[in-house]
Amino acid sequence: SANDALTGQQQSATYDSAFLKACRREPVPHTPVWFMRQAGRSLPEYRKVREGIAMLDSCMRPELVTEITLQPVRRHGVDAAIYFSDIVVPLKAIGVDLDIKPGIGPVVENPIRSRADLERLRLLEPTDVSYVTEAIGLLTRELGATPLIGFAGAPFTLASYLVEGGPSRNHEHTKALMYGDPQLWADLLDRLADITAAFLKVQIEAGASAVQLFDSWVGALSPADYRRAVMPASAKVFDAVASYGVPRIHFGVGTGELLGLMGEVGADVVGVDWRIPLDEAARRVGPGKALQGNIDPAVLFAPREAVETKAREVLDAAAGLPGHVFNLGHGVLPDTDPESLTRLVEYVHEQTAR
Ligand code: 1CP
Repeated sequence: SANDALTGQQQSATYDSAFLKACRREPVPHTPVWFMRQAGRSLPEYRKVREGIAMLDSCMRPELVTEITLQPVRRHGVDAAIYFSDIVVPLKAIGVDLDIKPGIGPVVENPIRSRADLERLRLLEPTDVSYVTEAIGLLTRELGATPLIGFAGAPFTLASYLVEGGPSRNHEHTKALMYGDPQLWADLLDRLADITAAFLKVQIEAGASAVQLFDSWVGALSPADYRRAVMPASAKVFDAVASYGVPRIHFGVGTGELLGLMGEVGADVVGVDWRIPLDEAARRVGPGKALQGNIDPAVLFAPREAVETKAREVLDAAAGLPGHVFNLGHGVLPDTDPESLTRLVEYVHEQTAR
């Protein structure tokens, strides 16, 4: 694997990074920080290199992926890089007829609504995404001791795009399938779990030192529905990559009422949005997990003092936790002033230096 090309020295420096220590709930020199969607439209250097290149095309160009992934590390001094891609990339790679439309997001030409539609979703082979293996090889060489986070969409969130045919506020077609044909739904989620697990394995084998499962839209479900209709598939994904020993992060939005169950799915780190303070989130998640989060991304639009007050609140709520990775409660908003992000990284590092 690409990992073999790294020196033992680099591997152990990465292993000992603040980010991976926090994920393992070990003592840290400072609270590590990274931002979901840290690479993207908030950065002028991103807009420049992406000019004239469609989103999905950019994900298939290893040199460009490497450059974009490194941009926020260089600019903000964050403690981890996240692989530049999108949750629909593995679906595109197995031949799903989809595109990422500017200003909209992923759009699927023929949504999945029937058993015949499901049969079109084949399993993912590593050779379907050789550009991912290549990019991660380049990246781990450039990153030095900075860990690289691989990621994938969770079965529910992927199913939502596939069944709706695009972004959705109410997930009505998705829920119609979930309630109306529980067996087809279970088979769809199980297939997506296999695809997702295969995609995460490719990234770990290429050199990613942690993985995050994005279940962004799962907060649309009640705990009972989550337990019955979603948890088994997400648990299958975490289980499939457990033996690698790399930290597994699990994130969703609006999951306050689901945190107890998310604590049982199999992740090592649970990501939390800004609607619930981290000390309360820790009580709900239960022992044995690190937490990630959770400043409201919209707070970054306020003056510096207000951002720092909010960051202080997050740090205070996390003070008693064995492991805390500082992050936003959801992705960086495209119009965020990048200076504000850089200052936030500095603030958290300064305030938590031990
Ligand atoms: O042309 C562009 O710049 C398109 C905008 C864009 C970008 C920069 C999209 C379309 N995806 C991405 C990159 C991306 N997507 C990353 C980059 C790595 C980083 O964090 O720096 C990541 C992690 C994702 C993951 C992703 N895509 C999620 C999960 C994270 C989250 O924000 O909840 C989701 C839900 C998507 C779908 C998606 N892709 C793009 C958009 C605009 C959306 C959301 C659409 C919607 O509202 O449903």
